[in-house]
Amino acid sequence: MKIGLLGFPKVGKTSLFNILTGSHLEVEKFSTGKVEPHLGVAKVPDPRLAALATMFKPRKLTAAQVDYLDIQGLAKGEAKDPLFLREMRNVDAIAHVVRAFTDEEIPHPEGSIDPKRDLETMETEFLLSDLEVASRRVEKLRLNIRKVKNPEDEKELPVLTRCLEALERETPIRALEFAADEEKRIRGFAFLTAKPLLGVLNMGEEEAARIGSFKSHYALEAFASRPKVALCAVSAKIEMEIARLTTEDAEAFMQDLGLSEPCLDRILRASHELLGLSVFFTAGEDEVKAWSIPRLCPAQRAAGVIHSDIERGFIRAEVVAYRKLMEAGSLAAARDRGWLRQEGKEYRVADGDVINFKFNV
Ligand SMILES: Nc1nc2c(ncn2[C@@H]2O[C@H](COP(=O)(O)OP(=O)(O)OP(=O)(O)O)[C@@H](O)[C@H]2O)c(=O)[nH]1
Ligand SMILES: [Mg+2]
Repeated sequence: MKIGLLGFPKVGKTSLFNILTGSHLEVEKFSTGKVEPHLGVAKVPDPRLAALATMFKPRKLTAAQVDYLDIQGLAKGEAKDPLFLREMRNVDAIAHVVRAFTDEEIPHPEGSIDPKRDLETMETEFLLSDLEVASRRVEKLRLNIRKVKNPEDEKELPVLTRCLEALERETPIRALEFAADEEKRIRGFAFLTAKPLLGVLNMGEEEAARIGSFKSHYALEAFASRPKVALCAVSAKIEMEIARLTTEDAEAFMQDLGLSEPCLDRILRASHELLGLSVFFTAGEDEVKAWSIPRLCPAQRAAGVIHSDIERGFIRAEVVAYRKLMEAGSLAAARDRGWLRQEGKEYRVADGDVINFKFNV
């Protein structure tokens, strides 16, 4: 899974990227010109992993991963830039980092701090960019169809026309419902408004007390309830300080600020939920590992996330729910109690399933 961090200039994208991925890229108050995109990996924190590790004592413990792409700040009008669009093509979701911190030394291009306005401005940027792509494609398809009747073009035209009409009404494509084959047809265009959107408000230290109530404070309830949109609030500044502290000091510091968990856990969880992801575990003496899969993914496809051979040679899945396993105390005890189930390839994997795949190669 890959998430593109983007936003207007100097909102804290690279600061967040550093915190999420443990990188140490330079962050500057002033622009230093063109910056290459950076790719980094974040580990999804999950307390269940530690509990499984205590039970299985594995040599290796591996968390689920999310890839983040950090790119240069986007000025108004730049969402149409082919270079930008190329970078965004392969991301599964967009995290729009929005400035909510105040800092006299870093001027906001619009002259004031207004997260709602910035979220809407960016959405308009995306709508305009997609509108251009969609209208060009529809025009081309119509022309082609007039010349030669290609059945593929004829199937594509109504789907693209639906997109175009939605965009003209200022409706993002992510708000539309598509059949699986229609979705395949539009995937190649990498429409920006088709991607799930996570708005990440970057709050300053002074604003930290509002992290819990940011939606009402900035009047974002309506925005947050749009389809395939989620919002969360973090403070890059505070997270950077927390990263420097010992665990105990960090906990005390967070308590002082009224924060119940590191904001980054919140970003990662919000993106997991937004993308409709679940986690299943494989557990043994060698390794305990968390795997991200689409929610309610069939068992055979989940096996393919581990290795294509396991998917191809799938026989069955031995499944025990995480909570049942903990209650039993061991895999053997879970088996004795009949909690270890044998499931077929169509079984819908549930979040927290601990699975042992039986396969044939
Ligand atoms: N006061 C304050 N400053 C912040 C906060 N987050 C980031 N900054 C500062 O804002 C400046 C820009 O931060 P970056 O993380 O480089 O922002 P960016 O969005 O990646 O910037 P560009 O890539 O140049 O568009 C740096 O000086 C950061 O230290 C914050 O929460 N509070
Ligand atoms: Mg940056």
